[in-house]
Amino acid sequence: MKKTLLLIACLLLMLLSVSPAQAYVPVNNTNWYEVFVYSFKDSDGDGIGDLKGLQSKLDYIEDLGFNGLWLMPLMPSPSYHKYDVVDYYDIDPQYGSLQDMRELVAAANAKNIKIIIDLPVNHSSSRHPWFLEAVEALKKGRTDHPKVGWYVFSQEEQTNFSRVFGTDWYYEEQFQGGGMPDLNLDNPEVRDEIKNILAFWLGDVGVDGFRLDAVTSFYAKDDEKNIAFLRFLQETATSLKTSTFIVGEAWTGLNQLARYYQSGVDSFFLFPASQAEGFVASSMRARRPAQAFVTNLQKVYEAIPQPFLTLTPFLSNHDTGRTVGLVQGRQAIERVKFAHALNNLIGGLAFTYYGEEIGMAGSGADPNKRLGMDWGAEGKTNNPPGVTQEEYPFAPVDVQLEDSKSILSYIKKVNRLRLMVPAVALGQTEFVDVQDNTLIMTRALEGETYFIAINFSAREEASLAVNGLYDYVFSFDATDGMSAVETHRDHIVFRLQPYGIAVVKAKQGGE
Ligand SMILES: [Ca+2]
Ligand SMILES: [Ca+2]
Repeated sequence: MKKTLLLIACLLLMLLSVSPAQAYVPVNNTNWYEVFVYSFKDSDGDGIGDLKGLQSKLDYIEDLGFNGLWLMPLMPSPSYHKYDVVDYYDIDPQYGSLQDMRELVAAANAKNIKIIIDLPVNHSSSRHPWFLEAVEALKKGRTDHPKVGWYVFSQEEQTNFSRVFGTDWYYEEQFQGGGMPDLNLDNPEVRDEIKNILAFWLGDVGVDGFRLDAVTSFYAKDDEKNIAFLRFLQETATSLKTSTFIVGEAWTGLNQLARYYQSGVDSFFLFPASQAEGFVASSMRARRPAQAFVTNLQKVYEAIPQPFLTLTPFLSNHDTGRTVGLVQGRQAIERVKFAHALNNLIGGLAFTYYGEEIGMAGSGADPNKRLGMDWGAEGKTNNPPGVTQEEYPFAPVDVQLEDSKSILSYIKKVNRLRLMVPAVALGQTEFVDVQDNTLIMTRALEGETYFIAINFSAREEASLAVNGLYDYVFSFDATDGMSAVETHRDHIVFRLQPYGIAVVKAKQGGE
């Protein structure tokens, strides 16, 4: 007996009418937004993004349904990207001041938006006073000078070592050519200094945690030592602030990622899901896309056990090509939206790189992947130096904000669904029905179970039935079609448009 036919129009209204602030949000349920401050929003007219500019966009970020910010390096640095630090206790003047940072943290806290900052401690800048002091000492033959022990010097030429200018010494530099000497992380003085740095940012400034740069390079080709050092970082940070959240950049496969989790660090970016060859994009290209996606999810869940507080999936970041380049082909806008939905349905704390919400493009040279944000009538923030290709395939922010069919509006719906229904983000997964092009899975959290039905097909409408009773329904389509959910006495029928997704709450005890 057919009781109801719920169409997407009313469901979208439901989703849009509930603001994230009203929704139940468990402490750990975070939709993270990665911001390259340089390219995000300028406040003082020099065209370069800064902290005050970012603060002026907190309403925008909150409206999009993000409640966590990862800020790329903020500390003083000679480079535009600032991964080579010359002072670990300050803000680069290009971005503002420590006072600006404290105001940003307070404003974000007031909105329940967490802030984590990039912490590059594998290396400093070659212009850091520590390194300059060490080099001066070496030039005078004072190899026993304390700062010499802060880096890794050798008189033998070795792989990933660079010449110390004006001497017959070499220094370890895992990231060659960037003036980024590796710190000697075995030195207790260096570890004490790192503890002070953690205390400064967590305590004095008040950030919520860190994104750890280049964790597989702490000790080159030595996972055990890397894991031990990560454990030191996690334990030190947690002893300073129990709620600290740390996510590490280990650009590697699933097995090695699983080993790194033994360090106790909260999370590591799920690189196997990201980029063109990652399983979100590759599943979409597969002959049996739903099967391919599920096979990959099962591998992830086996390697990194549920629940998902620890998974941090992402599609693209400042080092990778942007999503529009991953999912080319016909129906480009629908495929971009669908890829974002899949990333958010992997489970865990999903990250989205700034500019993805307007479908910015970028590949090749690093600066191309870090273009200035196009706000529309307010103007476009400057590009970083070295851009060789600039492309904005879709409309700017102000236009997409007003367009209910835009990528931005779609990402907002996905984010809000995750905040309103934490089980979608963090629940335990079971696969109920997996076909070539469709799947139904459940996510269960704290006694609530949700059915998630997904149509991977670009062309076919899908009709899927599942036993159970419904409480309420969310549904959205990358194609902005009219996916529907029919509810019967003892079963539910999903009628999904191409790239359609529906989420249904199962009635308690109704299965
Ligand atoms: Ca500025
Ligand atoms: Ca290193």
